[in-house]
Amino acid sequence: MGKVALITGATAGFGEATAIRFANEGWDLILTGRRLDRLKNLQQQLKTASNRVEILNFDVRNETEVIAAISSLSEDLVGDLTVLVNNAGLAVGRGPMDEAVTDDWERMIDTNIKGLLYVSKAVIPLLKANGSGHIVNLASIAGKEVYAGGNVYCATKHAVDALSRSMRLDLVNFGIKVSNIAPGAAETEFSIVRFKGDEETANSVYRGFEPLKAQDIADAIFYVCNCPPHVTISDLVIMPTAQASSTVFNKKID
Ligand code: NDP
Ligand code: 8X3
Repeated sequence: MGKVALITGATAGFGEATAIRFANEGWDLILTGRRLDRLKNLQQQLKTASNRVEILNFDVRNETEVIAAISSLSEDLVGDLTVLVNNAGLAVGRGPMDEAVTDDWERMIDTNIKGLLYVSKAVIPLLKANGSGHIVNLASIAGKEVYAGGNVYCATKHAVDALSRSMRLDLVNFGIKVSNIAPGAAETEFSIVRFKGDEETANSVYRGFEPLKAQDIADAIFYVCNCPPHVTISDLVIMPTAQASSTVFNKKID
């Protein structure tokens, strides 16, 4: 069996770094996201004479688009599909519940929970047919703890944590591994998206300490996906050294 990984949200951050890491190790890739120009650029960058890189341009919130995209994959690629990285996700806004924009909640719930479910529902039958596989879900330290102003984002990541545990029960008899990855603060486009393009506020999140980089998470995902067949990393919390909990940081600010 070949090695094919499907990575959602490959146009930025963890997903892009994971695509690069897997491609460098000779894996074939199926990369997804909404920004087609970025997907095409990444495809050009990563495809070589010996590895395949397919791109699928869809919004994980739209189940019809998800099903159509996954159904469009060629049989030979699907036959070698081993890894699904459910990475696409976002936070939108941060503040008290009663002051929130309701549409921000819809975007987080629809992307982080329902999107992950739609993609998983479409891909799991393919892994079952292949007789083994591995699903990696990007949760967060926000799925282990809550913090002020994090309410709905934290709730969606607690849901991802619960879905990882549920999937493990559903899939254990099919030889499919499930890994939950829970990073702390990592500097990607995450805070730019969360603060709706306000770069000053986004940058302030990472001021005074060294946050995780996307490549740190990509390295961890690659490790988790390359353990021996009898070994599963079920749950991995990855923090910056300067972060002790979702709210406690060792910040050096002059
Ligand atoms: P980025 O904003 O850098 O990347 C997010 C990716 O998700 C993009 O590729 C984006 O692609 C994709 N995405 C978002 N919404 C959708 C959608 N509706 N349909 C399809 N794709 C979508 O963030 P990160 O790399 O930091 O985050 C990746 C995951 O890790 C998220 O689930 C996040 O919650 C989680 N996480 C992040 C942490 C951090 O501190 N950065 C810490 C812990 C967890 P496009 O816009 O092109 O669709
Ligand atoms: C992203 C990390 O702490 O900003 O999941 O929620 S945090």
